[in-house]
Amino acid sequence: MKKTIALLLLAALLLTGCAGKGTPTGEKLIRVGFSQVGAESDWRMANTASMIGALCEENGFELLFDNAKQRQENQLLAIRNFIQQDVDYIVLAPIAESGWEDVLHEAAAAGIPVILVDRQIAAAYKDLYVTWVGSDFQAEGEQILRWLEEKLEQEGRASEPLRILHIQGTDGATAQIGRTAALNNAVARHPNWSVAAVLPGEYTEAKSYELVRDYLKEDRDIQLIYSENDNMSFGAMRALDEAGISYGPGGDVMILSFDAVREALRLCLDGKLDACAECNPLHGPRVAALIRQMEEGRTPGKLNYVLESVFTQSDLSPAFLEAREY
Ligand code: GZL
Repeated sequence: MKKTIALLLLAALLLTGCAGKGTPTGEKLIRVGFSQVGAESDWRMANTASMIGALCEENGFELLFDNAKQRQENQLLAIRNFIQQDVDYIVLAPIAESGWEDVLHEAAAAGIPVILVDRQIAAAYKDLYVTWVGSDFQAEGEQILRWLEEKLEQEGRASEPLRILHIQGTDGATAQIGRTAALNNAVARHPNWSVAAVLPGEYTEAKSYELVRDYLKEDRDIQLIYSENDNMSFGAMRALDEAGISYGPGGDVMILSFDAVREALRLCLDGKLDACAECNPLHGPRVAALIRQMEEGRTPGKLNYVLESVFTQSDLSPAFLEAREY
């Protein structure tokens, strides 16, 4: 994993022009405090590499980076520290949608604009940040579930019972809320679909492995795993291997996964995952551009969605994987 991070960081630095060149024309650096959720997944590592790569000195930024280790209290501490240090901008990747009102009021009182990246915060706080960039998580779920519905229809399996093991991301995270809503709406559309269990995998491989391993000891009658990120899919696959249950196209259990990091796409190409919903983590250049807009006195749009796809085996090739940035 450490090697992956280093390679990701190097790639981000090279791709964003931040590889050892001097500061342009000696301009004053824009000081940015970035509170990151943690390092819980390959997606998060790629997101961090992209942010660090874009918000670097060569691009005119001084970045104060904090890894909250998946604890909201650490994010609150980091934001208060950024306020103390009187940064020019605060960038927040909020671990969950609630709990931000007090600290964002403090940032507003200090006159420091807040930019959100990735997940969102509750709509009630919409006046406490300037702009957000990230994914439409419910649309990701709707896209991959539409693919599943078409697949089952084509295979004449549309009316067969479908018991679903739902491995959920961090409770209250926008990604969890959206992806879960898409599944629940799909289950409501199909009387022959049911959610056998919801496992709180917290977006980590280790937690997902433990939960799925223990669940399969009680119930093996599962036809689909709906996993809200790739790392939880990896953990589930380990548990399925140990239980002697096959998965992927033609296997006992279908797996739908979110993020579409390179390792997941490789497994999809190898026929181990049925579909991967893309969740693009490369927000660094997007956040840098939003800050530049604000530096020029322009107010960006409130919500900036990135466009994303669903990948299946027929979309993939070794060259396609090689060309992916993450
Ligand atoms: C989604 C992001 C989620 C990813 C996980 O944008 O918030 O958090 O899907 C990550 O991999 O941990």
